[in-house]
Amino acid sequence: MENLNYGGLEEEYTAYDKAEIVILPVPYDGTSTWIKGADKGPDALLEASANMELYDIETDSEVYRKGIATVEPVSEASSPEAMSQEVERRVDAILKDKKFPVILGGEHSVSIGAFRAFAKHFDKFSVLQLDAHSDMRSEYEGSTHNHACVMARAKEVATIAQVGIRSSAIEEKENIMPDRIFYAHDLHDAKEGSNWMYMVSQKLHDNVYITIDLDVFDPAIMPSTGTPEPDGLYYREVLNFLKLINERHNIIGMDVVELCPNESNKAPDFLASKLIYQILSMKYNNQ
Ligand SMILES: [Mn+2]
Repeated sequence: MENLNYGGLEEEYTAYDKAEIVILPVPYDGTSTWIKGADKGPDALLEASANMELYDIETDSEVYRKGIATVEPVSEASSPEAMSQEVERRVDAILKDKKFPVILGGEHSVSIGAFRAFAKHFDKFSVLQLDAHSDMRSEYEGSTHNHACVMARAKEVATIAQVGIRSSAIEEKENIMPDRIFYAHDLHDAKEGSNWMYMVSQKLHDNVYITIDLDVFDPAIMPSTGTPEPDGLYYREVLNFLKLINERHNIIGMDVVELCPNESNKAPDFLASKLIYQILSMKYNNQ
């Protein structure tokens, strides 16, 4: 397979040494429980990204000029623990080089290693999760590194906020912090002009790592995910929310996980790719 790079960029913008942004693909799908295929996510996202316009209208900017290097994928897959260690090592190296990491899943367990790498570099930070699922089990199917435990692991190293949640198991209730979870039905019911976005922001430290499970979106626009849940968020809503987060916080890194591509509908792959590009455009337009 040819080497895919995010944005399909010319070589002068993909060299690691000069790039301010680093894309780390983690095509791991070891613990997903229903529809398999998240291991195909990074390649599908990268392939779609080559078809984006590289000029961003809203910010009137071309963020690719900061340099976006797509590095060798993490191939360790012997266990979720070993994969997490390898992700931690790779993200740690990117942070040491003072670059902005974007991790592409793979299933959600790929985020755990990233949280731990950030904890080494930032005394205090928050993990902002956009997801349909609360992922707060202490362990699941014999592993503490299962995708269903991601936010229980985040809580160990950072303050958290959970947004768009609409699916939990009852045993997660003891781990869930009611003042830090923003359920989808509450967001949908919020009156016009109510400021749930500010309420989330108030829970967050200045430094924010964003983990986006694509199933936060409604399956109408994001059917390509392992566990699609009805009643999700829409693109503009998520983008406006992240715009506000970017204005009020320092986004230190991000991941986009759980893309489970479908050969016959590539629109979701493109959505995931463009979402990353628009977040990067917002972030670097501020500087
Ligand atoms: Mn999820």
